[in-house]
Parts: sequence; structure tokens; C-alpha cells
Amino acid sequence: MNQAFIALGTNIEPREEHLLQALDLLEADTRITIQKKSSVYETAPVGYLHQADFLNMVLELQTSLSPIELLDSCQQIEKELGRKRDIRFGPRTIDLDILTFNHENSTVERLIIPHPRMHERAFVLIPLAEIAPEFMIPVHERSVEAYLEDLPEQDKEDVRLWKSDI
Ligand code: A4P
Ligand code: MG
Repeated sequence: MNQAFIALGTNIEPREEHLLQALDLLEADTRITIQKKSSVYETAPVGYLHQADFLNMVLELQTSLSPIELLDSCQQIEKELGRKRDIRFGPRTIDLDILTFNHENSTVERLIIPHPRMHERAFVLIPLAEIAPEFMIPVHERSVEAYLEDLPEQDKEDVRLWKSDI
């Protein structure tokens, strides 16, 4: 069995429904088990700012899939939820990013793990710290908590607890 952390994000209504549907589709896959689920956070957009606030959460998965197979499944779920790719970093019904996969390091364009921007994003680190504070981010070998401590206060204030359980 493999361990993976994935991040979910949505900023098109109905946002909660998009998260719930993504969770259902992941759970429906017999090769994937959701081990842990963070709370849901409402977060100010990062990168492309002219868009609505996001709901973000992080999951710990156990899976028999390979990293690329897991990416295929995530992209299939994005497709089923009607995601259109227009603007990079722009609005989305659902985005599923693989943060880490075991202690693996992949640098091919289609799948970069650990996710190259995870350690600088409060909307990833805050939910991840809730379920795995001491997890050492592969390659960097630095804990989630340690990265979180380094983030600017403003970035952390832009991530607000929205619902503790969905
Ligand atoms: N890809 C490479 N590595 C990975 C990986 N580890 N996980 C490739 C998933 N996909 C990976 O992704 C573009 C390409 O990345 C895919 O072809 C895949 O093979 P995409 O999902 O089509 O496009 P994107 O989501 O616009 O790009 P990306 O790079 O995932 O964007 P980010 O960096 O995730 O930023 N602000 C808040 N508050 N909350 C958010 O969730 N999200 C973004 C998206 C920007 N601002 C945000 C949020
Ligand atoms: Mg993505």
C-alpha cells in the first residue's frame, strides 16, 4: 500500500457540493481509501487574484495505485465534475493536486511530486498540519509544522476554518 496526501480546491458554487462529490468519487474507487480528512477552510485566492474565495482541504489516502494512476483518477474526477481549464491558477469547480506519494520524487512535467508549491501555500499547509503536523515533506526533509511557522502572518490569516467536518 502507498500513502499519498492530496489537496482539494474549489471556488465555483456550489463549492461544498463539489468537495462532497469529489470525496464520494474517491471513496467509490476500491483502490483508494481515505485515511484522514482535514477540516474545510475558506481561503483567499493566491496567484490569480480576480476570482472568488476557495474552499480547500487535504486528504491522506492509502492506495494500491501507482502515482500516475492516481493522477489519472484525480483528473478523471476533475473531468466528471465539469472542470474547464481556461486560466492557469484560475477559477475551478474542483482541483485535485497530489502533494506527496510515499517518499517519492518525480520531476516529469505531468507529475511533479512533492508538489512544487505546497510548502509555500497556507491553503495547503494549514489543513495538512491539522492531519499530519510532523510529516516530513519528502526531498526537503522538513516537517509541515516547520514550513508553516515560516509563512507570513497575512498568508495564514487568509485561511479561515469554514467547517470542521463534511
Ligand atoms: N501536474 C504536475 N504535477 C502535479 C501534481 N503533483 N498533482 C500537472 C496534480 N497535477 C500535477 O494542472 C496542470 C498540470 O499539472 C496537469 O496537466 C498535471 O498533469 P491543472 O490542475 O490542469 O492546472 P492548475 O490547477 O491551474 O495548475 P496547478 O499547477 O495545479 O495550479 P496550482 O498551483 O495548484 O494553483 N488559491 C487558493 N486560495 N486555493 C487554491 O486551491 N489553487 C490554485 C491553483 C491557485 N490559487 C489558489 C488555489
Ligand atoms: Mg491542479
